[in-house]
Amino acid sequence: MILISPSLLSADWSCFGEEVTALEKAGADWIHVDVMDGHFVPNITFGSRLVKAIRPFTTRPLDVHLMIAPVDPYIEAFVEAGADILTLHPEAGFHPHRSLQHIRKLGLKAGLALNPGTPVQMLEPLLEEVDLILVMTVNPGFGGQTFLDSQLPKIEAVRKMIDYKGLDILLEVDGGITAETAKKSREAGAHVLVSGTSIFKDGPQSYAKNIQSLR
Ligand code: S6P
Ligand code: MG
Repeated sequence: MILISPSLLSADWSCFGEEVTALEKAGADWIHVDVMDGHFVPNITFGSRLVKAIRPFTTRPLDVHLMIAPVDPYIEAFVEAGADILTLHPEAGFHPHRSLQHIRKLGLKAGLALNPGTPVQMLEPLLEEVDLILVMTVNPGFGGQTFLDSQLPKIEAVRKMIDYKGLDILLEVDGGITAETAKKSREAGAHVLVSGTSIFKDGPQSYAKNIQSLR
């Protein structure tokens, strides 16, 4: 099973609602929303108001990637806006264990994202608290970067950890995903693929073809 989560970072920002509708029609499994604060990452995007605005346009899960620090003060706003999955970085607060528990207590799936420089060992004490692990295959902040092959052993290690413990955790990859790197990621053990550049290239008439080529 492969799930495709197109990132709205590469969408046409003048019409997010229409873009979400087009993605759903084209076969997207989830919709990925990249929230950036210009502090945790060197770029600013959108907040919970965007999640609220696109919610009526799709029944697909909204997969929200929070690249913000601190993260705790904003969790409830994203829950109220209609997010389904909230993924945070362990460096974004003093108590990631508590933040993940909080997300779950509010009824959402909780995700943990690992930057290229964040070791896989960071996960171990948090494994019981997560529904999803996101391995970043670029340094977060910008779309259109090149996939870092150096992260493939990390994907493999996370897959082993999940399987060894028999946990029900989704393994997602994000950054530089193309048909070629999708295959490498899948072989390493990921089954949720986030992609911006590869899906949005050539406009809405190509979304279905682009999603299919990643699958
Ligand atoms: C990467 C960004 C990711 C996004 C991105 C992927 O800096 O922060 O979290 O999901 O949009 O885009 P692309 O163009 O690499 O597929
Ligand atoms: Mg992302």
